[in-house]
Amino acid sequence: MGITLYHVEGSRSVRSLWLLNELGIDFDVEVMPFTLDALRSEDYLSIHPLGRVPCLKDDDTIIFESGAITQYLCEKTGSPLMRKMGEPEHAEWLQWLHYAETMAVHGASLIQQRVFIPSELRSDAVKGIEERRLGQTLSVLNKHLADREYMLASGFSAVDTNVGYSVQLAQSFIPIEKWENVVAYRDRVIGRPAAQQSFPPNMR
Ligand SMILES: N[C@@H](CCC(=O)N[C@@H](CS)C(=O)NCC(=O)O)C(=O)O
Repeated sequence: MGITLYHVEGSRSVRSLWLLNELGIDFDVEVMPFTLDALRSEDYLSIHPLGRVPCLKDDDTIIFESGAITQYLCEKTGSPLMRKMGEPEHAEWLQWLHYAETMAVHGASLIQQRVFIPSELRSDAVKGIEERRLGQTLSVLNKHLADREYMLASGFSAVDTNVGYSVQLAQSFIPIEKWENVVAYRDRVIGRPAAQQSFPPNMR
């Protein structure tokens, strides 16, 4: 019993692993290969009906969706990495938590174009649109980060585990150097010991 994270290296479940490491609580990790055999096994589908990661089991509670897991873990532990309802940065905390997923869906689409779709069916048009839309999400971040070190002006929060992952994913698809505040942010958050523990070596 206790907390178990279902995890695939380098996937969105890095967000949950990173947060668990930041929180310093006890948990187990079930590392799975990124294969349909593993993710669509009868056993795993009984835990996550789409066979995706992350998924978190906390005794009898099962929760999927990385943003929901972030909020769940913060609420469960009463962590100061959350900004609760009634606190000044609550709306911002929620907004950027979910913005992280807006960023990641472009990465997911680009992975389809690069890896999973047979080469004769890949589309330069789709690739171009997704790269441009991903770039727009980074421009917004760059502007937001002009006067702060983390997504919230008050300092590091759980939102940075979600957005930080998305920035790290983005840079494997498009060059990010022109967004200087994003690059500095990336270095700052990915350099944290809990992040280094959570990303595979080729994504650190
Ligand atoms: N919105 C979901 C997305 C989950 C998701 O699609 N995860 C990917 C890995 S990054 C996955 O499990 N893909 C396997 C598949 O689509 O079969 C979340 O944030 O947890």
